[in-house]
Amino acid sequence: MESSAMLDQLFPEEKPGWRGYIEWENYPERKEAAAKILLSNKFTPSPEFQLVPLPQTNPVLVGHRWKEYHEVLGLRRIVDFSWETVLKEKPDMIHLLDFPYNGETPRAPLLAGKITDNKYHFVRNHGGVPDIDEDAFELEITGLVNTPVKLTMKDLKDASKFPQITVAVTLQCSGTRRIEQIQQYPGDGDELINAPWGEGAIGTAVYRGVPLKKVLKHACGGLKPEARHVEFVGADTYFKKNTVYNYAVSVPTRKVRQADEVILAWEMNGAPLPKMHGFPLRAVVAGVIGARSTKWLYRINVLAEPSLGPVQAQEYLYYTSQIGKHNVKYSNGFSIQNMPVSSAIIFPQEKDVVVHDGAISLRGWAYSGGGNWPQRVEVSPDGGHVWYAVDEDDMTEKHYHTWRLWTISVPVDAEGWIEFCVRTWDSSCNTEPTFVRSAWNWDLHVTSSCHRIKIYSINRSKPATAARLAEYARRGESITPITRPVEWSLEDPVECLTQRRKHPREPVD
Ligand SMILES: Nc1nc2c(c(=O)[nH]1)N[C@H]1C(S)=C(S)[C@@H](COP(=O)(O)O)O[C@H]1N2
Ligand SMILES: [Mo]
Repeated sequence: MESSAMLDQLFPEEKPGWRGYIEWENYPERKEAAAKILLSNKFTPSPEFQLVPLPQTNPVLVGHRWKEYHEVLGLRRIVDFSWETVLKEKPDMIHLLDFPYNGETPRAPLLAGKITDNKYHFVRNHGGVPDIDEDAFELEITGLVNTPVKLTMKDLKDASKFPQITVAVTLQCSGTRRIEQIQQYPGDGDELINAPWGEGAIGTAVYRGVPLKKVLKHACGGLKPEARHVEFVGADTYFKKNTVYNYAVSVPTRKVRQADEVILAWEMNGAPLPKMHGFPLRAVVAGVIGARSTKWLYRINVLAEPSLGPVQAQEYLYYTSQIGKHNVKYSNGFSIQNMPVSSAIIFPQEKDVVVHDGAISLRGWAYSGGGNWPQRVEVSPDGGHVWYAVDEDDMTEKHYHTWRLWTISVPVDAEGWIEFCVRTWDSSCNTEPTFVRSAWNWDLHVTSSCHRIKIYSINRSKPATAARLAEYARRGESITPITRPVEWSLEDPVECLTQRRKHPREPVD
């Protein structure tokens, strides 16, 4: 066991005013030292939650393993700061995993409006939260640019140097709705699965910043001809298979040419970027999986090919259904970039009992990436045979890079268990696969199949149902939960006998 003074010397903070930032990528020998320590330790296995149900606690899962990774390298303070930041900035989330922190938006704030409150915007972290002073911060732009530069936040915010824009962007984690894949067919037990998301790993904010395109042009004199990908490096520490990294991903230079699609942002919904969302600076990449929108962005590295960082090269890959633990290789998955069209029913919720008068109201979200917008949302009350389209008046307005929230009232005659599902058509006429099975994949990404919920329909417009409900009301009792047996006789004995004699239970001859 190394002493803490020794660990501080091995893995020092890189710069004053940048707490929780250890530079790994520039120091191969430091990575080796960390690997040695990690390899000589045993860690608590990650919790099993695919073959058994998720706990009903909050935090739902406890990240012992990742905390221990930090502890053995003398970085426990990063774990503690991350949780302090959760309590300060995100106290009321569904804390899916306490460390690295993954927080899902509770259902009511998820649909509160087309812009998600910063307090409730989902969070996906692969490591701890760095604590960086704005005044000490600088962004390094390097690699295949004509002039490498370092820019302070003051430089970036100087409107005479770079034009500023605000863009409304929906960020969706590519693991959103992963729980549906898990429940039917478990998948990768590796790092990706730190986030068994439901429908709340999506959120929308208005970001202010500068288009990366303008910064590369005005500050760096443009890109070298062989430039193909722009790598974003975040100040957090990422652990994978006994190696430490700074978070790194990349997007094609082609994407960066769209000025409003790749921005360097410091403001979220009119407020400074919360620490949880990347203060003081993050990339916001519209239309692609959330993973590219690098938080605590301190280095931009222009490359001739995609980033070799594990998050880019070994994760967020899409495999065919015959790929799994028995044969999976990084090279046989394709890299997920643009998000496909997808949607979710948020109210009612799975297994809700809905008492209604012949129509059920539903609400949810619909999103499509790659610059497409949700064009039409359709809801089926019978598992996908009959579809009702949401009225355009009942959808929030279109933006190039955001979701649309929707509401619809669907006629329902049937009683008992029924299955609702939703599908969205986007502006390129794409729609969603019908069943989870149609698009299941080993890393459990991009669950874009029709979202399905089973609800229990109690139709008050039916006389027998109305009478039963009236009886419950008269007794001051509730019909829910439906699993609790009725304590009183289901039928008046005289009435029952009359009916039985009218329709004998056996043939009479
Ligand atoms: N530096 C850094 N940036 C990151 C991540 C991370 O772990 N570290 N997670 C990514 C992933 S997978 C997603 S989905 C989005 C989520 O952004 P949010 O936490 O602001 O909602 O951040 C991305 N940017
Ligand atoms: Mo993500």
